[in-house]
Order: sequence, then structure tokens, then C-alpha cells
Amino acid sequence: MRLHNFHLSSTSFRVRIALALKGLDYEYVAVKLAWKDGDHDRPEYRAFNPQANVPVLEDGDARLTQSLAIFEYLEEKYPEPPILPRDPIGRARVRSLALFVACEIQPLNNLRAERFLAASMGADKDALRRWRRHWIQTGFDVIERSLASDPATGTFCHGETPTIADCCLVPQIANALRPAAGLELAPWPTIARIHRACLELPAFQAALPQNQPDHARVDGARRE
Ligand SMILES: N[C@@H](CCC(=O)N[C@@H](CS)C(=O)NCC(=O)O)C(=O)O
Repeated sequence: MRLHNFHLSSTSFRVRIALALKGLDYEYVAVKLAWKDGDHDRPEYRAFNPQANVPVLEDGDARLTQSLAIFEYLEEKYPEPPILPRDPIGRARVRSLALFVACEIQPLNNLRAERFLAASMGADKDALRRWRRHWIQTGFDVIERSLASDPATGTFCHGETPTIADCCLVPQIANALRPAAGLELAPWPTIARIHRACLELPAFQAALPQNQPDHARVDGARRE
């Protein structure tokens, strides 16, 4: 397998965690995301992936995009260890938590959204920072309430083993903690507790941005 990804991309980080949890090896292909002249803007990358984003997972002849679709593929093709609960209600709950991060938080702070805000709406650095913090804060308020109020929450977002909900939450926390958003987890104690538990696992450690081969080469790449 080959994973086309960027160390600081939270959606790439999600898939790196899932691959590590399943113990799957892959070739790391770095795709630099940057405000200007990023690899993802190049015509050859757009031809390779018309969505012009990361991650892309190649498995044999298959070329897979969208991190949540990649999770489902991995779960179906490599079922052990599972990253979704076995029961339908548990699966729905975990998918809902993962989708909340993937649909209600991350897209608002995506590079192309922020580039549009800056180029067409006159958003300066300070406005972009406020925008970014707002969507993460309001999103984390929702996740905190959901996790803290539900007995299905365990050491991890759902029970005692990590799932795709944790695979989405931990990278979103990494974005929150970076200087570009500059948040701390104190207002969200359940999220903070789950974050600590995840970071104790080798799979999450292996997937961290700072442990990736393209970490040293940022060259004006997007840092957030
Ligand atoms: N929904 C997609 C989102 C992928 C995505 O937005 N990736 C970001 C990096 S975290 C990206 O490539 N952004 C490029 C851009 O916004 O132009 C997924 O879950 O894979």
C-alpha cells in the first residue's frame, strides 16, 4: 500500500492511525500542502486525484480517497483488529462522532476554505485565527457534551478500544493545539482524557506529524 499524505494534514493523520492500529505497512508518499505552490495544486496531482486533496491510499490497483471511505475499506478488507464496534448501535454512534469531526469541524478550517476567505472575503491573519478557533471551540463543546453524557464512552470515545471516532478526534486536537489555533484542552476534560489515553498507544504515536518523514521539510508548507 502507498499513502499519499502530508504530515500536518489531520485527514492524513486519521488514516495513518487506522493503518497503524491494524498493523498495516505502507509506503509514505509526501504531498506538500501549502498556501502557495503546494504539491496538491499541481496539474499532475490533480490528474492523479481530481479531488486535489490528501490522503489518497493506493492498494494494488485501487486508488482510494476520503478518509472515512478509507476507514470503511480497511475495516472490510482487514477486519482485525476492528476499528468499528460490532453492534449496529455502537457503529452508528462511532460513525456519528467521526462524521461530526469530518463534516462539521475540519472542512471549515480546510486550506481551500481559508484561502477563499483570505482572497475573496478580505480575511487577514487575525480574522482567520478567530474563524479557526471558533469552529474548533464550538465543535469541541458539542463533542465534550456528547462524550461526557453517554455511558458508552469509555477509556476511548467508545468503550475500551480505539475506533474511527478516536482516529478523527486526535488529529483534530492536534490542529487545535498548534499555534495557528492556539487552543488548550482545559475546557473539554473528557476530550483531554481520551486524548491522553490515545497517545499512550504506539499506533497513535507512530502516526503523529512529528514522526513522519516529511516533518523536517516544511519549506513554507501549511503549518497548523
Ligand atoms: N473529507 C476529506 C477531506 C480531505 C482534505 O480536506 N484534506 C486536506 C488536508 S487535511 C487537503 O488536502 N486540503 C487541500 C485543500 O484544501 O486545498 C477526507 O476526509 O479525506
